[in-house]
Formats: sequence, C-alpha cells, structure tokens
Amino acid sequence: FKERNPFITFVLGGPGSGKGTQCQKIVETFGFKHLSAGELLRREIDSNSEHWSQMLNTIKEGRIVPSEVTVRLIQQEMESSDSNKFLIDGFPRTEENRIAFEQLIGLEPNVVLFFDCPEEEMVKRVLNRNQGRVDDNIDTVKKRLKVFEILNLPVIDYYSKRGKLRKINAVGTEDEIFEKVRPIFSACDS
Ligand code: UP5
Ligand code: MG
Repeated sequence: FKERNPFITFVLGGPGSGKGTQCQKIVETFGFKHLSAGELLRREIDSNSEHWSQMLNTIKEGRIVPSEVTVRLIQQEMESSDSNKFLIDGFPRTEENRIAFEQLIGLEPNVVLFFDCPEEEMVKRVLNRNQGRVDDNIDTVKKRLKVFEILNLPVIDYYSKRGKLRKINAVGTEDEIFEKVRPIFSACDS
C-alpha cells in the first residue's frame, strides 16, 4: 500500500466541530475517499462483529476504542479503495493511535486539518443533530469534550510542531468554513 504513495489527510476537531460536514464538501470538490473512524466503528457495532458490546460501551462513555481495532478498519478501507487520496476523519484521537498508525501503515499524513470550535457551539451542534447516535446526549458530550482536550490536543500539538497542521476557525456557516478549507486542497491539486 505504501508503494502507492497515497495522499493522506487527517481531519481533527472536537465533537460537532464539523469534520464530517466539511469532509463531504472536500469529497464533492476534490474527489477524496472519506473514512470516518467513528462511522467505521459504528458499522462494526451494528454488524455485531467481535467485541461489539465493548465498543458500544466505550462510545457511550466517550472513550477511545483500542488502536489495533481502529487502525485495522482504516487499513482495510484504504487498501481496498481505488482512490489514492484519503480523508481520515476523527483519527488519530490519541498519541497512541497516532503511533499505531505510523507503525502499522508506515506512513505519516501529508496534511492535518484542525477545526477549531468553541465548546458551547460544539455542544449545541451535537445536541441538535438528532440522528439517534448513542453518544449525542449531554452527559456523553461532556465526556467527549474532556477526552478531546486531554488526549487529542497533544496530537494536534504534535502536528503543529511538525508544520503539518492547518487550523481552521470552525465558526460560521458551512459554506464560509469551506472557503477556508478550499485553498488548502487547491494548492495540492495543481
Ligand atoms: N453543523 C456542521 N457544520 C455546521 C456549521 N458550520 N454551522 C452549524 N451547524 C453545523 O457536525 C455536527 C452537527 O453540526 C451536524 O448536525 C451538522 O449538520 C452541524 P458534523 O459535521 O457531524 O461534526 P463532526 O465533527 O463530524 O462531529 P462528530 O460528532 O461526528 O465528532 P466526534 O469526533 O465526536 O465523533 P466520531 O464519530 O468521530 O467519534 C465518535 C466516537 O467514536 C468517539 O467519541 C469515540 O468514542 C469513538 N472513536 C474512537 O474510539 N476512535 C476513533 O479513532 C474514532 C472514534
Ligand atoms: Mg463526524
């Protein structure tokens, strides 16, 4: 897979910061393959795969599923895809996730997007979503925010130091935010 020299983007940001929404727009405009780690895990739970009940509990508590599970799912999706440009949404959540990906896949991301959004806005968006997600309730959202701050901010900081981070203010309409995202990919497209 490494020999295919894929272009890898990690898409980070707190719960409800708009990662999935903006990924959709990037796919439409730039033709990336979108892989949401959370979606892949929810799909595993829905298909009653091994350890599904443990995974469901972890997500209800806003905690992080073991790296080997998530990295394996992402790897399978990447390897079976025709695309060579990937948006990996909501991963890596922890330094351990990041290191597991680098070791297993043997690649680092080309770019890391960070949707920076105030907590009260994230809470509002998540509670308004209404798509039946088991983690979209005020108790779990508070836990997700805490886990984001403690475990994910160090990952964001790591990529900032490596010059790979593109921080985007995630307040505004979906289209306004996409206009800040667009130039990042226009530059890679040419
Ligand atoms: N919305 C979007 N943009 C808006 C805007 N500009 N203005 C107003 N509203 C806007 O957006 C959220 C909601 O806001 C939507 O209703 C949208 O219409 C609206 P969305 O684009 O869905 O935001 P997103 O950042 O994708 O929020 P999400 O809730 O998916 O983020 P999380 O990071 O919390 O969820 P994820 O699915 O990535 O992970 C869920 C759980 O899985 C984690 O908590 C964890 O338990 C587990 N997990 C792992 O263990 N490991 C992993 O690697 C990944 C996940
Ligand atoms: Mg999402």
